[in-house]
Amino acid sequence: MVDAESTLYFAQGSCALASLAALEEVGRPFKATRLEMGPNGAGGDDFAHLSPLQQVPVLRTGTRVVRETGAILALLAREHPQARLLPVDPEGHVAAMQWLGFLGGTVHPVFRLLWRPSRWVGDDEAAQAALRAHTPRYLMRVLTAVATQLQHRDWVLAERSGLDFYLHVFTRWSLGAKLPLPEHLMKHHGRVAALPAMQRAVERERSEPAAHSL
Ligand SMILES: N[C@@H](CCC(=O)N[C@@H](CS)C(=O)NCC(=O)O)C(=O)O
Repeated sequence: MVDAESTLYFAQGSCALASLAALEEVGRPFKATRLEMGPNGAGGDDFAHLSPLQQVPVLRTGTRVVRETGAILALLAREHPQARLLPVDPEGHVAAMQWLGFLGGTVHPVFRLLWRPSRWVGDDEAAQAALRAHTPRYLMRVLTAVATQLQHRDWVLAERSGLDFYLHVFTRWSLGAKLPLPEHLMKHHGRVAALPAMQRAVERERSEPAAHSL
């Protein structure tokens, strides 16, 4: 059974955009609570009760608290099968798990080196500068590897899925960091940006006022 009430905790410009778009795609009514991002993560101490490392996205329903983009996509895909957010056939399922692991475990962490170098090398400004200077090279290698897999397809999987929303986060960040996106990734970025659910998510991300606490 689908919980009547859902709240997505998000921060502007974060990876929570993928979950916002997925919620829009499945057509489930939800409240979007915008948290401010600070040096210790999103929101304040009270948000740490929901997300120990103060990471967004978090989806709270009447019966659960779900962290991790992959888990949120999986929950929405199961509760709203008509939206075809993730494949259900065995081959498609394995491919989706592979991409979820790759995007969350390999692609996302590289951006952390760019955005939050002090977390890895402390206050040493020269070390931070070195991290900022060297990370884009590896990031380009990662992006090129993704683009190669998109050479002969419009979407990450055989058809549009939640993984396209997830990949969009990283193409968006790459453009924000002024990295030259490989052609097939640039095309993918434009394709996802044109999806009505992504457009509604971007608008929601932009227009939702920040929460006073959490
Ligand atoms: N694997 C997690 C990553 C969550 C994550 O790192 N979220 C970032 C925003 S994109 C965050 O909240 N960072 C706060 C921090 O690391 O302090 C997911 O995909 O949900």
